[in-house]
Amino acid sequence: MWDFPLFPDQASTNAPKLDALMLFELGVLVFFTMAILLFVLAFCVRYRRGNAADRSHPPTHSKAMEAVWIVIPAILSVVMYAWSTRLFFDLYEAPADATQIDVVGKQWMWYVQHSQGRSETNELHVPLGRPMKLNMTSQDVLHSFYIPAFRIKQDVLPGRYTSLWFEPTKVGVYNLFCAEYCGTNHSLMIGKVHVMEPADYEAWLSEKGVGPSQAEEGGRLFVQHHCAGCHRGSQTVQAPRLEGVYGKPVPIQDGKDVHFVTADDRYIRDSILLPKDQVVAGYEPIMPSFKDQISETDLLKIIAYIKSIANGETSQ
Ligand code: HEC
Ligand SMILES: [Cu+2]
Repeated sequence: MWDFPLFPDQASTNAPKLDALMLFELGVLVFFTMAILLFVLAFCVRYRRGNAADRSHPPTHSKAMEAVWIVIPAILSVVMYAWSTRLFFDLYEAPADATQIDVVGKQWMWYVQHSQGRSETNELHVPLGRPMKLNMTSQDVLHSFYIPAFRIKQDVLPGRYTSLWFEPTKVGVYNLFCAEYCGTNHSLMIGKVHVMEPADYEAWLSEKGVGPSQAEEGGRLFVQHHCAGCHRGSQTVQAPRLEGVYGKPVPIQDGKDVHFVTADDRYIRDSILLPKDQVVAGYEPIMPSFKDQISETDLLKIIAYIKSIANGETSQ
């Protein structure tokens, strides 16, 4: 519909919604700018020096006019506020059934990890017509993940998980940019998004053979970093079992009190890197910190593993 060269493709469910709001606001802006310009020009001509226009009874005030310039802008700003707030939630609240893909930004590339096991750099393959959620973090500095054709952009921060979601509506190849200046080669931190038919996407996922899934690799790292030694029911060390922890409230010792936090990605990540900050009630703070020992990508794998055993399934 928008075959207008200034516009990037509209390739997600949210793209037309964002463009509609943008065009509405642009329309309001153009309308008032033109109206004011017109009056300026008209008065310049009419009251120019030497013109015999009537200047005898300049009006001092008009209640009707005041009402107009209060009521119209007030209505317009409420409409813009309500519309854009509604849209903001659509853009940033992923549907519950969205499939997660992990993304790590680093100087100067994007690393993408699919839960089925395949990973890629500076490319993102996604299926058509399915809601996808990106769970993103940075290994070094601030980056920003930007796909113009999907109308989505989100800062990617070290030490935190931020997310984006989209549902692709058009098969094709689209641009991916880092939109936050992040050092010398910032301008090369670019990539391609490939929207594929679901069947092609499935084929692509297993193109290089079916390897271990992200969670299975996480399980391997869980043993390799000796997490399993403490967390899989050792006799000598008292550590909580991690089966079923993910997504549940966890009691945290807080001086003499106990408060609850939800075991989400951020909590698991902090538990591994800063175990002394949040000690599970009833346990000694003996867990060593794994800060600077586990990469961001491996942390995401371990989290995927802990998530995978959330429903009571155990592995090994
Ligand atoms: C020396 C034993 C030990 C090792 C090794 C260890 N942990 Fe722990 N872990 C604990 C103990 C004890 C606790 C509970 C006290 C606390 O919160 O610090 C804990 C807490 C946790 C929690 C919070 C659990 C909850 O119920 O909320 C997570 C998640 C966790 N560990 C993950 C890991 C991962 C992943 C590794 C490996 C990278 C690891 N641990 C290695 C002993 C250990
Ligand atoms: Cu960057």
